[in-house]
Parts: sequence; structure tokens; C-alpha cells
Amino acid sequence: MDHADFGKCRSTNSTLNQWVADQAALLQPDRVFWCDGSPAEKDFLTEDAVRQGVLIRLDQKKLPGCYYHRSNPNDVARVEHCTFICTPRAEEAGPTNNWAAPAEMYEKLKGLCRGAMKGRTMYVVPYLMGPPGSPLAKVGVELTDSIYVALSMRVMTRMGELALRHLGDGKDFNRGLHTMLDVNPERRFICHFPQDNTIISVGSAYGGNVLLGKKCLALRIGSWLAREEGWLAEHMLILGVESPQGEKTWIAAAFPSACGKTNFAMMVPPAHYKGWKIWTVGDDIAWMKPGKDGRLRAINPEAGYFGVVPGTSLKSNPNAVATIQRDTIYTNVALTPDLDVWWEGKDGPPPAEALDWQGRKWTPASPSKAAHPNSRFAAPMTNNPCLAPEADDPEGVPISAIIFGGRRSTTVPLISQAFNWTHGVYLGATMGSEMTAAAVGGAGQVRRDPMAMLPFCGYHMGDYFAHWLNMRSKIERLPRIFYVNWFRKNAKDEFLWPGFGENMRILKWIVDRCHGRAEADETALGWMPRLGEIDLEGLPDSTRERLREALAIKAEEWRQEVHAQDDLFIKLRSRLPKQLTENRDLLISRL
Ligand code: OXD
Ligand code: MN
Repeated sequence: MDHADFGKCRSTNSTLNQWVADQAALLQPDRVFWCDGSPAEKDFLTEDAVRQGVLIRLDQKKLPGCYYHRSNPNDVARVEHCTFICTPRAEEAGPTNNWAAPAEMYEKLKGLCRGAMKGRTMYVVPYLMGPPGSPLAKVGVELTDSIYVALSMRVMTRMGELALRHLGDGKDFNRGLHTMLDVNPERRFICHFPQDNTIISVGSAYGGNVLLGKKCLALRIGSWLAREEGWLAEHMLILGVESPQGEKTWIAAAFPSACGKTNFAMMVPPAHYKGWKIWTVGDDIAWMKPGKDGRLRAINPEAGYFGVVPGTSLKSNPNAVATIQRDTIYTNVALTPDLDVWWEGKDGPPPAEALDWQGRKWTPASPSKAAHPNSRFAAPMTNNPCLAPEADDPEGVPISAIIFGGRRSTTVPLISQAFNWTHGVYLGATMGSEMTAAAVGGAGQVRRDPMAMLPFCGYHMGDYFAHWLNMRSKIERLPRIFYVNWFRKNAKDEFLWPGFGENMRILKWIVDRCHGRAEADETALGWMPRLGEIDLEGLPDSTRERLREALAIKAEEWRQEVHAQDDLFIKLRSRLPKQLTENRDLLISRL
């Protein structure tokens, strides 16, 4: 096909067309390219990206449809300090967000955007978040001057004509504008205008800052819309547990970054769990709304996985390994001379030589890492061998359990169950996770990350908790809420629980609790399994003692924990629902 066959505007939506024209007048691109999402267009754009050097074609025999990209070394992660919620009043954004006045921020961004796309193409990327026809689905349109973003959005969302059809003549779509500018951290702003359903992201080309459907729309703007419209936009994976009898139980789970969310979402049960199967609906985001049947119905708004690559192996996540063999864009991993990719923790020996994520020569003797610790894959969810067929169900899946969890080497037991919804909200609200060595702030320090939403909640976190509490009266059949910690250690610094696929054993208890089949003891922290209730078959004998330790409640640790939780509560006090402080007081008295 000819060059001229691609990029034509086929939208007849006058609101959309006018908005695109207005933005083009400001940004002054040489060309406006409307993405239709077709396979032919993908080939055309991919060729173009290879020609420009934005993508490197990997060995197509080994990795069909896979490409390699390096980002600017100054631009490799989400930038929370440059991320703003722009609401009329600072109080609406709350103390856990950066705030700017909308008029001032629009003015500043306009200045940066004026003429910013001169000499570039502006891609118009219409996309749908959620299964077509879903009452929960939302349309966004992202304008971007990055061909890498246009191609990645194609993987991560349902992109193109389909989104335009969903929108029809409507005016209700998220307006997203992205320009890389000169990829300068000094001019990097990720700004959200929830009242206008608008996102403007400038100065970055890294996924989390620029794939606007993901963190920006699905979580920050999404959480705002969810409160207005009576649903939940959450940083949660969604999975299904199928028993040998064919019973499917759907679970949503929130964990902060670096707690193995993608691994959990794609888990393979241990060998002796014959007939049990885990199905993935999503690995990062859940939109959940009470359904006509009175249950909380969840969809994954995304269509792909944007996962951390290092550590991905047959042991940690065999389904992810299978998923990223085809049609995957790799960013900031290492590139081998035979056009394969490599990363720390990949199966097999390291290559004798490679180019690292910055394009520098690397050998196993090099002191630095070959792949950036936050290097990523973008892969279509349809590649996942355990993708749930229900992932495309417009009604979503009915959630029976919600799991909260963090990385804690002490204090928090392996598993407990909240007494009720309000107690569960308290557990989610007080979640904390230890930062890993790579993060600023120092290893081992606990950062409070309520419901894993600290960097993603688009409004005051106190109001967010109130919204969660209010949902109780909107859901007839409330999911049970659980709290897990896979990372507790003993005095010898050894993990007490084997983790990975063995987490199936804990999931089984959760499923049984949802169906009223497992026994539990009432403790100060909630309902906890009796020792014999967790299946340990096939594990070493020492596991039983370790499990006892993993479930132990140490009153002194909890006194410190409750004290530490107060920092967040004090910060949010002007809007903190009293039910949460009541729950804290109840916990203290139980302890
Ligand atoms: C992500 C994150 O990239 O949570 O999903 O940081
Ligand atoms: Mn995430």
C-alpha cells in the first residue's frame, strides 16, 4: 500500500475533529496521522519506526513481531514529583498529590506546547479502555508526537476505528495530549485536569508517563470519575481461580509496585494441584462497578501488559515468558549481537557480550546491569496462555474477594481476613510496603501506600477512603476482603513462605472462605486460618513451623505498626472518615 493510504481522518465527530484541529494549530506538526488500528497500519508504522531508528527489529525467527527500543537515559520511570492534579482548590487534590491551579498550569503548558511538533508527525490515537460494549468502558484520544507511543498504545489498549465507533457523535472522551519536547527533565510535567477529563504530558517518552490510558486515565482521572459515577478505579490485578469441578472464583488484588503483581496474576499452581487453573483478566488495573446481579463486577480496562522485565523467568512467571515471545516491544533491556534480548534473571546463561540498555558494550564482567531495573515489555494480553475468556466480557467478572498486600519483612502475617467491609477498608487504607534498595528513601523503610494507590489517586485520599466506605451500601453481595504478606522473614533473614506458585495454597483458603468452606480463628487482626487449613502437601516438613511463624501476631510489633500508621492519618485528618480511626481504636483494644 502507498504512504498516502494511511493516516487519513475518518472521524465524523465534530467535537473530536475540532479539538484535534485546535491542538494541531497550537502544536504545529508537519503532518496529522489518524490511527485506525488496522494490521496494515501497524506494519506501516513499524517500518517507519525502524527506518527512524526508534525501534530495532529483533530476530524475527526467534521473536516474531518483536522490537527493541531504548529510551533517553534521563527518562526511564514514572516521575511522581512532576505529576500534578490540577483542580480549582488544592484541598481537592489532597496532601498526597502535587497540585497546581488549572488556569496557571494550562498557560504554562500552552507555552511549552506552542510549535512543539514542528517537523514532527502528530499521531491521533483513539482508544477504548475496556471491552467493547461494556457499560464500564471509556474512550480516550491521545495526541502524540512519538511513534513509539502510537505503537505501544496499539498493544496496551483497543485502539483505532473501534474506539471511534464506540464514541459515535458523543462528546464524552478523555482528551490526552503528549509531546516529548526535547525529553528534558526540567520541562517534564504530567498533568491531570479531572474536571475537564483532560491529560497533558510533556517532556517524557517513558511508558508510565506517556501511555495515557494507563496510570493517567485508568487510575488518576478514572478514580475521579469513579467517585462521581459510583464505581471503583483501582490499582489491582484481576484473576480467576478454577477448581477441578469447574467452579470459578474471581479475585481482585492490590499490591504496590515491586510486589510481583504480574506474577500473581499469571500464576501456575503447584504440580499436585491437578485440575486447578488460574485465569488472568488483568495484571495492573481494575474498574469495578456494582452489577445488576448485586455483585461487584470488574473489567480490565487495558488490552496488554506493560511489565517489568528483569526477573522474568520460567520460575517466576512461565506464562509471562510465553507471552513475550511474540508481538512484544521491549524497552531498555540488553540487546545481543544476534538480535535477541537479555536481562538479569532471564533463564539460561548470560550472553558473552551485549549492548546494555544505554547502548554501551556490556559483558558478564561489567560492573553495571545490562538491563535497566525498570526495563519493560509491552505485550498483547491475547498472548497470555492463561488469559481468561471472560476478559472480553462487557459485564465484567463478579468479584468474590479483594486482596490487599505489601512487602513486609516483619509484623504483617501471611494471611488474614477482615471482619467486615469497613475493617477491610481500614486494612487497605493502612497498607504499607518496604521500599527496595533501588528506590530513593532507603531499603527496608516502610512507605504507606493505601490500596497501592498513593501515586495514582486523582483526589484527596481521605475522600477516597470515604468513597470506598460508601460503596458498601451500593453492593448487595460484598466481596470478602483479605490481607496478605508473602515477604515475612525470620531472624535469619529467610523468607518464611516460599511464594510464587505456592501462593496457590493461600488462594485456595481465600476461595474456600468465600464459599463458606474453610475454618478460621478470630484474632486481634481479623479471621486467620487454623494451621491445618492451609494445604502443605508436597512442601518440606520445616514449612509447618515456618507457617506458624508466618502467621504469628507479635503485639509489640503491632503497637509500633499502629503508631506508624498515624503519620498518614494525621496528614489526611481534615477529610479522614471517622470509621477508620474507630477501627484503629478497636484494633488497639483487641491487641
Ligand atoms: C506500574 C507501576 O508500572 O505500578 O504498573 O509502577
Ligand atoms: Mn502498576
